[in-house]
Amino acid sequence: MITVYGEGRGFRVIWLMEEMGLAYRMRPVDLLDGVENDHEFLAVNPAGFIPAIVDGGTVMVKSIAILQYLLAKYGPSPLAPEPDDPHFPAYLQFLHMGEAGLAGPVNAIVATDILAPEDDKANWTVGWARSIFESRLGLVSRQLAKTDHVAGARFTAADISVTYALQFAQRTIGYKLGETELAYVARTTSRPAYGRAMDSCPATRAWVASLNL
Ligand SMILES: N[C@@H](CCC(=O)N[C@@H](CS)C(=O)NCC(=O)O)C(=O)O
Repeated sequence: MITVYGEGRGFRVIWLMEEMGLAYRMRPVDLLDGVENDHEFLAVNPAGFIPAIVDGGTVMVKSIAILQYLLAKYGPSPLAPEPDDPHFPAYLQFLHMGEAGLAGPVNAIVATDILAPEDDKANWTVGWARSIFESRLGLVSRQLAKTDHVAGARFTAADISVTYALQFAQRTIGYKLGETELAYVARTTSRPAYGRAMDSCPATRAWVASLNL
């Protein structure tokens, strides 16, 4: 049984496990409440960020690395094209872009918005992070103009990575996606595994409901 610590980007991990039919347990971590007193979680990830997983004697952090680990360890899976598949390069590229080029830069905007002093909220870095997000989003849009999913016709783990990032931008900075991206998110989130993942993530469900998107 794999234990997932924390929702947030842990949602990507839960969604993948639902797609793959893996057994797991969701262990909530309340970042807003502070994790200083959550000794069980800090023993797993002393750096105090989520998500983390414990799989037997294996402990891992970083959502995209965790997706790759689960696919490699419990695959093969159609969610991860093999290296000889022509879609493999696009798969790897968008799997990582979902975090490194999309959700990561949005983190900088959200953190500044919530935590920075009032006179520093509109700083240069916020504009830079937004331009990074938008340039990478442009690559996603170009790809979706050609295929239904980011690595071709088939849904893959790269779509879990990118879908999460697009929703993260919508939910945290109110980013307005274009028609193509909205249709894509509607397509990927209509999967039964996405619905089951939402059922396993009550904090995410409550947060989304409160946003009235
Ligand atoms: N690149 C990391 C980002 C992790 C991350 O930003 N997690 C957020 C919540 S979703 C968090 O724990 N923020 C608090 C912190 O980083 O200390 C990943 O993909 O797992």
